[in-house]
Amino acid sequence: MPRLIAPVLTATLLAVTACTSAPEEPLAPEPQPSVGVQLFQYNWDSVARECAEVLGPNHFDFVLLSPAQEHIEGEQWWTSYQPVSYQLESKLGTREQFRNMVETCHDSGIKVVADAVINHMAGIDGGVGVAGTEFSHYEYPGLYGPDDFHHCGLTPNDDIANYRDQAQVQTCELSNLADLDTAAPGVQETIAGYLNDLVSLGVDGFRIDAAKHMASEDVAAIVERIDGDPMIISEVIRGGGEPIQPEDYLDIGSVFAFGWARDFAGIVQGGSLRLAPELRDGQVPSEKAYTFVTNHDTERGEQTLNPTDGPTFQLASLLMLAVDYGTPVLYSGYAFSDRDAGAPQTDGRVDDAVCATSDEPADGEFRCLDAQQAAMAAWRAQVGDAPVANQLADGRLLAFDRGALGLAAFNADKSEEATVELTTGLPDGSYCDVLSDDCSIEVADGRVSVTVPPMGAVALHVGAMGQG
Ligand code: LM2
Ligand code: CA
Repeated sequence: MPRLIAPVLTATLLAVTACTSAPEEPLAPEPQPSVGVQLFQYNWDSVARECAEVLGPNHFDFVLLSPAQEHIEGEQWWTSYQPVSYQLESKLGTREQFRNMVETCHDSGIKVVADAVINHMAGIDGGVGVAGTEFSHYEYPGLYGPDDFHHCGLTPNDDIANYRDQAQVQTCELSNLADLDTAAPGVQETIAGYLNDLVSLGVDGFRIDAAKHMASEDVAAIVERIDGDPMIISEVIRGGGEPIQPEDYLDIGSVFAFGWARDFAGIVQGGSLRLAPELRDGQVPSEKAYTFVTNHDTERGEQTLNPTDGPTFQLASLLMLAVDYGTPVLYSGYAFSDRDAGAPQTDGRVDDAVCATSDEPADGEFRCLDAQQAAMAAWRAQVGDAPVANQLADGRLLAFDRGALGLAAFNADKSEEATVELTTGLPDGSYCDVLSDDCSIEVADGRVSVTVPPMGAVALHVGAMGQG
């Protein structure tokens, strides 16, 4: 599908002329950006392009990058997760390109969240990193030597074997990745030096990779050493019966809502959409939860909905943006048939992201944010944190307002469209469905009729009123 991303429709404001009457149409409040997007394996130039062309105009809040530090050589995507040094020279670009990207994103109003791989270094015996650093498994010149690593001695090969054993999870190796002694002040200092270098280039926040594999005190001590007050989002995958839970990391900042993502997948797949806005009990508190439909790891697994799920994935992405739990993070990566396959590279550098133009992209083509996802992110910014109201659930249909600022309706039926008459708090007037650009929707006396396509949605907000 061609990517036609129109600039956000802006409110039609009646000019206040000499007369005394107030404008008849409500003034849409300033958008409150909150939505993020993970741009998996986009190179820095492509992130900058996305900030300027799509994220800024649609009032996104932040972009989540892939790791920026030097890493091992190889064609696979996951070389990014085997650090070799903290130079900002990687397959995704140079330090200079990184700096320019942050500047462009900031100029577009978009914050930059870096992926901080700080639990470990490489998982191979040794070699030369992509910026030329020679290393061995436990020797990284200028940074770390053998004493800076855990050698847990709890399993035959020092690899984590049992996730119910906290000491193993935090001090043994995650698939042979040399596990830093993150309790040691010297190690904390070195890691913080790297994170502060990113902060000095304008980075606004960090995803803490493999946070579960570091004692929460260690993560807290490292975060303490970071300059300023960056956003911190820890990756702590909730696992039943495990001693380490996301709640243990909430004093440090926020967490990714893995439990939510799995439950949400079940709800959307099952078609009982009315359960989605209620999905909050037993989850981390909303203000500390970063929700997602998928990420780069779950995209390669079975526990969440994934881009290959087509319309179901799209419906889930739009619904995630509409509910009032958590801070939503959309996902964009490239198509693959081999789990390990990296984004297309030339001479060790990832090529600029090429957006697929078909629903069935060739391997290596990116599934870029589409017009609906962008418009729904703008919708979310317009409704801000206004609560869900006037909820109506009927079979596979779910509709609700967000305060008196927006309305969204979703239809999980795979073949039938649904027409429904809704009660809404939206001010009377004519509205555009920002997902289809149909501007003929009339709200009158607090009632509105909407027709929702199969596996589709309709979204109205006070920033997109028609001429009526
Ligand atoms: C993460 N979060 O906690 C990342 O989100 C995830 O993508 C990383 O795994 C992992 N933790 C380590 O940062 C990926 C990938 C693995 C890959 C590792 C390291 O999913 O497959 O492991 O990165 O590159 C690969 C090989 C594995 C090998 C390991 C060490 O697949 O077989 O283990 O490298 O050489 C012997
Ligand atoms: Ca560890």
